[in-house]
Amino acid sequence: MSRNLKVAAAQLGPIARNESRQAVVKRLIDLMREAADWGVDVVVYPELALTTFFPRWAIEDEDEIDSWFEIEMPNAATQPLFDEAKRLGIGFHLGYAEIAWQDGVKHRFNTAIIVDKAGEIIGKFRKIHIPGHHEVLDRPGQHLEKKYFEVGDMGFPVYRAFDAVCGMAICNDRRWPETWRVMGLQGVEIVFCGYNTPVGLGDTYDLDALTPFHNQLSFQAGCYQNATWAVGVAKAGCEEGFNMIGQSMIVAPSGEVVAMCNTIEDEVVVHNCDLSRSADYKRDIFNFACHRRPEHYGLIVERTGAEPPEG
Ligand code: ING
Repeated sequence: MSRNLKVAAAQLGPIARNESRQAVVKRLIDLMREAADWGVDVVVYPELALTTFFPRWAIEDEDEIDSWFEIEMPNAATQPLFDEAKRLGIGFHLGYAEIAWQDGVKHRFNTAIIVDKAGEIIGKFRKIHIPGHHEVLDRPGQHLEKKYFEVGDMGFPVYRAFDAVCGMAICNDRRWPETWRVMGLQGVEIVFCGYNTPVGLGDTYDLDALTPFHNQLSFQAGCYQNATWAVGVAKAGCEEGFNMIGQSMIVAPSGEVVAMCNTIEDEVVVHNCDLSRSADYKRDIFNFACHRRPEHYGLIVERTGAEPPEG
């Protein structure tokens, strides 16, 4: 019996450094209303969907750094989005920079939430694979996420929402098989993953020219090998002089890309995901209980990454 979840990937074009939260939230609401015309159940927004990708700059002033973060969610700027979603009866996924106080200590995370159709936050995830550098490199573009975000402290949880087992990943997380497998072992049926993926930062040619391919490869492999749907959503375009890929996409448990944006601007693509296709793959080729044999995989040595593997 098919169980459907109609999803929208709500891609964002560039967000200017001086663009207010209110102006961005209006764009998010416009995208949600467009998705509502298609009768969707859930709208998926990008990573850091409320601001420009500020980790491209080295910012030293603590107050200025904090100005890119949300201290509470929802807050005055985002409440209109929560209200509109509730009015439309639509759930959503939102990525943003989070300040969390734990035992009197301030922590900064790259965070995403799932909000149900009643406007309630029913799940949170904090990015675990933080790419880039702590310090400025001698190159035209920077990627200083390690300077601004701590490693997420929530693992890769899955949540029951929209009558589905939902998980989240954020950007670089999608490149690591552990991300997908940890959720796969929990029976995930659909993964929401926002990203801000720059090109032309002065990395090697390989990285730049193959970045769109590696983006698709990460989603298609993760979905197929864990029998799950995924909605990958970009902040795209030339943002403050730096190019970021689009390619927001919806990927089936078969690994097929069933929908993809073809602009680098605000754009909505929609697909009616038959969740029973996830069950089909979990019952057959990726029946972990029947075919997966971790006890036979041999000694797994967790490398610190400090030394290259022998040979
Ligand atoms: N961005 C990038 C990503 O993982 C990156 C970092 C870019 C890695 C290009 C490799 C190549 O998509 C974020 N925000 O993680």
